[in-house]
Amino acid sequence: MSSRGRFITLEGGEGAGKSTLARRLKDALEASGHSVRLTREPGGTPAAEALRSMILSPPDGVTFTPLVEALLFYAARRDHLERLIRPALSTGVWVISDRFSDSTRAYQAAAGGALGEEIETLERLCVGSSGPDLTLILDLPLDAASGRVRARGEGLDAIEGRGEPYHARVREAFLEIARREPQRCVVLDASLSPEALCERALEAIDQRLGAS
Ligand code: T5A
Repeated sequence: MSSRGRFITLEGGEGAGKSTLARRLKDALEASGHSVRLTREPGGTPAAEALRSMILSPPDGVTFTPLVEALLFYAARRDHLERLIRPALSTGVWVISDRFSDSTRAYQAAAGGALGEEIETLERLCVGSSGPDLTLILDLPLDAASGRVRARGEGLDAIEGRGEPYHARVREAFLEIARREPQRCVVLDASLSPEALCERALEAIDQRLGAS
């Protein structure tokens, strides 16, 4: 039987470069002989992608309180874990997820105002011991991040449009998570070029998980 794969999550604010890094890491890890599954949150499975549309592009006039939003993210996360992440890890596949639970801690709790205690109850119920082996937090000043999002030329979704104070709290919350859990989290300077950022990420993977 193959050994369990490794679960890596990428976190950070909007436009920090998570998706770009995820694709580069997949290529590099596959070149080192690993099987890699790239996925994202909210999303990754049909049910979770349906919830993604509901959360990020709600019907006109529909809004969610921070706790309800967190419940929807955790519903999507549970489906993602049951149907994609756990099965992949159990067959030796490495899973890289563009966002996971730290995003709910940063967006819905720290920035949105849902109680941290409520979020940790949901975390125990829906994720339990299936959390990531390693979390790479991409840190980028807000002006650089919003420049990248604007340059993409797409409209803003329900969460991207929440204004600078909200996104400043999100950034600080990710850094606080990294300070609280240094054994799981590594903060990376997301203002580096895509190549240099990927190199730093691979160094962290090698140091923390071995065999990048
Ligand atoms: N959310 C999510 C919650 O509120 N709670 C939760 O629990 C979860 C799971 C997800 C939204 O949901 C929220 C957070 C989000 O608001 P999303 O569309 O997946 O929505 O949003 P993001 O994850 O923020 O995705 P983005 O595409 O906006 O940002 P990325 O993936 O960080 O950035 P990327 O790689 O797409 O790059 C953005 C631009 O920058 C360039 C790229 O070419 C691209 O144009 N770029 C770089 N430029 C210079 N240097 C680099 N190193 C670069 N890397 C990328």
